[in-house]
Amino acid sequence: MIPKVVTTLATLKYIESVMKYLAIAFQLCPLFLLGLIQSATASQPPNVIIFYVDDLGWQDVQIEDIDAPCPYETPNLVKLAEAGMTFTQAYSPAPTCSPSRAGIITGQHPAKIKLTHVDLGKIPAGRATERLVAPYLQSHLDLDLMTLADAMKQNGYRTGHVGKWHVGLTATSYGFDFVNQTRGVHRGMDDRTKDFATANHPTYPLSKQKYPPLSKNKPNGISYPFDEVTQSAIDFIADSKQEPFFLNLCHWMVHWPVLTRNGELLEHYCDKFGFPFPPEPGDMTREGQQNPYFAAMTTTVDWSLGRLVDFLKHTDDPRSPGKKLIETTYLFFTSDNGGAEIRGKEIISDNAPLKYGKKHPEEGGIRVPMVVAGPGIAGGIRFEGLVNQLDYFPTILKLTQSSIATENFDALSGLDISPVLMGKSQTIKNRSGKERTHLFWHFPHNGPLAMKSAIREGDFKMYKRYDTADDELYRLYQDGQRLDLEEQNDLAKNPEFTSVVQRLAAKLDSDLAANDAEMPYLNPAFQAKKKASARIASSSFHAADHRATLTVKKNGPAIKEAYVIYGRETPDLPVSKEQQKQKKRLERKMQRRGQDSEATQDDHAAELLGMKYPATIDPDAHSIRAVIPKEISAYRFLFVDTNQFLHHSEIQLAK
Ligand SMILES: [Ca+2]
Ligand SMILES: [Ca+2]
Repeated sequence: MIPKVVTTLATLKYIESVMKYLAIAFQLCPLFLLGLIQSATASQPPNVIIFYVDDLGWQDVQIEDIDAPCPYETPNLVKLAEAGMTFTQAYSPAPTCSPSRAGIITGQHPAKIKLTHVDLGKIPAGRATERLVAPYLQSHLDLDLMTLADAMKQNGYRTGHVGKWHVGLTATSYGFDFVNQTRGVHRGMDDRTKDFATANHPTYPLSKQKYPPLSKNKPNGISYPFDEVTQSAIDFIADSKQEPFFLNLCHWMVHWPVLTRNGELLEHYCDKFGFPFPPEPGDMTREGQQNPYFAAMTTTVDWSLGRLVDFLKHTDDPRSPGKKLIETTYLFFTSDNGGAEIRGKEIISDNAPLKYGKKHPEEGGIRVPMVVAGPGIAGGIRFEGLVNQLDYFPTILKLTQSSIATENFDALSGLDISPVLMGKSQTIKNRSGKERTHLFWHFPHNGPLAMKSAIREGDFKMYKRYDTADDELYRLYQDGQRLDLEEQNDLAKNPEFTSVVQRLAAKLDSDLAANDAEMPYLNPAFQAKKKASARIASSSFHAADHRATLTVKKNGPAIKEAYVIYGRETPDLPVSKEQQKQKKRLERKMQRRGQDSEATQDDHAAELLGMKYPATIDPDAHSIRAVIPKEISAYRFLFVDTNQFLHHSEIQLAK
């Protein structure tokens, strides 16, 4: 309902403004009329598309391809880079999906909005061998935050989201007029070695038109299976082009599962890498960038980009007569985190020369391909300064001449890079006109090795390791020339670099403090803990007034911070066989629809589940309480004791 109303209002507003122009113009003279219409069309706000790929590594495409040549063919991205600006040192806000997506869509640093990993709504399980435990992440992005969709909508844009969302609830709750979270062609297959799409496939019919790659066997190219993500994005543009539009297009590829429905494309890569076709069943275990399924996924995403760009090239922009949409649309191409290199025994790809991959704040986990093209951006230009997807929000506001309330604008973490895009500046500057010096990341998750914060400044990258409470320092470049991009030579203990470590540590600590970043906690389950942790004495629910209480033992540490988290009776609590069956049926249904399993409930309770609400700490600081809303069926407490241990109570029925 709401989207329709907005559409109509925006259209009316547009017609009204054109009528005003015409009325004034007719009172003047015909020549003036022409001039006014031209200036009116020249100032039409441009469209914006973010083309977001999942887990696409920096070296998984044929732009900025260093060392071993990328064997995955990405001709459409190469063309986009020729038409726009390539950012050679572009970073995602985080090394995993959800925080990067939350960062790009709110323009706020994942540390600041406390959404730093993918484990949304999951109680952090501390292992007996681990000293630290990750902070708890709420089940969805805070509904009160302004999103890029909200901002664009306020400025008269029609907003659309297609594909992966992954920050809780559905994109519908976050300012999008149009939402289709389909997985498209990227769905699980029974047998990836042979279940390929056919010309008459009911869901994935092969295209009649042929596309690259061209080969000796297929000189005219190959067909591609129907992809609902691509089609839905094109349909959204076709339906929205009467107004300015913002499209957030998020592919589920090239994330696990590693597979393709495109038999011809898989055959192409099997031939290229010297595998039999069809491939043998089982894991792909060859080192390097030699997985033909992954190669096919990467080329499929590139094909999707090509379809979108072709559509923009061939479609008139009704708001700017004489122009095609490609001339009036900004396109941001990037990935949500670095490449995934391995899963079980399967070798997916290789981020070399970068260290590690997704789920690590090292270069392999956060350095990503990035190209921006659109009106006023010169083609084939490379920009080597540090850039972050957090910059998209303020940049898009500027490119579209949109405005938002000062308090919302002040909350943004990134910087406007439009002067660089337009060739007006060689550096990215902050609002006081000072050049950007550094970027930082906060990842208090994924076990002792990965649990770090990081800072990149100039040639250096420094890490604050939480498990060992020390620092690492690498010199990626020396005077702009590649030196230790591989991050192999830790300089933190080298006296020559003491001042660098001190300077970067101070900057990083200052950024973490300014963003009120939540740190890892001590793990009460750690078997070698040196301090005492609180112990729960009792936990009860009083049905008469819906009051939940919890007490800890008096002879242990007190409680200094306490929350209540609402849950469902399932899956945390034992359920009947019939309920289990029902749950399985629902899951299957959701799979068929290709939706996020998170997108199961749209009721008000779903907005409350998994979020943290403050609980009241009693004056003795050894007991806490909270009133549980009537519509909530289960809950648990989460609390921090005075020795900095993070605890949670078992989930309990609110009955
Ligand atoms: Ca390479
Ligand atoms: Ca990802």
